[in-house]
Amino acid sequence: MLARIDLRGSALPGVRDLAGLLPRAATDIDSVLATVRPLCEDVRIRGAQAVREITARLDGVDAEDFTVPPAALQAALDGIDPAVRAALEESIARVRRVHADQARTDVTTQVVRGGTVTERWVPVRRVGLYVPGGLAPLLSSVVMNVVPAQIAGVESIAVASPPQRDNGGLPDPGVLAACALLGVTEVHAVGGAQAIAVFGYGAGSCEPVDLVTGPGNVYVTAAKRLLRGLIGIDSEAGPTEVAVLADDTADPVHVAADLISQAEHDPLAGAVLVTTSEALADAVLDLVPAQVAATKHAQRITTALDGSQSGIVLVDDLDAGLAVVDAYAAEHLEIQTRDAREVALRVRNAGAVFVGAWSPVSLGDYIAGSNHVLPTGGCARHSSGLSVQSFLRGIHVVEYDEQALAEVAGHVDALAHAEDLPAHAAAVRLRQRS
Ligand code: HSO
Ligand code: ZN
Repeated sequence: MLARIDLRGSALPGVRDLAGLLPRAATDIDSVLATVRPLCEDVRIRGAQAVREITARLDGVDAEDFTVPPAALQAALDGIDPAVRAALEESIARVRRVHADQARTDVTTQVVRGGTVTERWVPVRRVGLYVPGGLAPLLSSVVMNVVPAQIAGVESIAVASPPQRDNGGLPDPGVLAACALLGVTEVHAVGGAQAIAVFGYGAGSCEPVDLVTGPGNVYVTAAKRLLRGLIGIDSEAGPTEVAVLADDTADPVHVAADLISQAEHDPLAGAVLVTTSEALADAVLDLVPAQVAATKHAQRITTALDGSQSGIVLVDDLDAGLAVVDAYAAEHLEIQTRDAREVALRVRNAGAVFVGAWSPVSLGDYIAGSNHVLPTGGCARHSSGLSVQSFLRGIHVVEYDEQALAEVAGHVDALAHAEDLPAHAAAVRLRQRS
């Protein structure tokens, strides 16, 4: 349970070696591409009939039409537990507040007199949002995908989620209710790689989309990799992970609970404690077994915590701890130290940072207002979580008048000839009055 990695007592290795020492799941997308490619091809060529057969084979659901009727969305909303509805409404309101502040406005730069460049922020026309079923139906993920797309101004939103045999072949009722609450009217009961193929190529009543977002299992991710280019994708999501940077002020009960909470997602989930305190490490190790035993999904949590993707890293001081968490670049990073807010400001790499004792990852998963679709697998070194920006493109609109063009004609000429592209130069030269 939670292997120990002791980095105390000597200088830390450089970033590359350090990253190699840290626990992390290795997900091999390439190895499932061979399974996923023919499946996507089948959907491309045979459309809805292929989807029907694949869904019958893989999900055990045979339905003539995979599109969820509007009445089923309303029925799910009518049937939802009022406490869940109230929680969803509060979550939607908070996520809207945070994401409304991400809205972009067009900016015009007057480069010279008579010459402007405007950056126009234009929403993607149609997006497909994937909501996994799998081990847990993530109704909260509906909120995290739909809200930023709506705020960006996306005009056409489709959701796909796996059919559930125990819900008459429809997606999870909570997922449907969340869609209804958000005003999403197009939902498809399709899961896995075939859902991404439906989004990419179009099938049945689902028109092709321009962009697909949302996490999924390794098959979903492989399909996203395969269709990338034809469609845009947000990221290739891997198993979820949490890192906790803690000192001797952290409460071991909280730390253990937070590691366990993310491990609950997946036997491959990663939970990593980075600490300056051996006493904290010992206390967490002592507490974990009982906390795990007391929770419903003890089996998969144990697998995740025992796995080589999880562990406790001991460091000499906070600077070393920060170097370790930066090298790891966690999807979620908790800071449970003295002066946590200042420490958090020194973090370079993380999908999202949770500061202090009262901001556990579970808060962000559901209702802080932040987005929970975040970069995994170290991608936080170069990528951000889902946001309004994910659904926008910045288009440069260039407008120079005759005089402004004339002023730089010589420079265009020089650069074009330096690149041996004289026709580029001519396109400007022939506009000049002699
Ligand atoms: N922790 C997950 C999101 C989630 N948790 C949804 C519960 N429901 C990935 O950020
Ligand atoms: Zn979670």
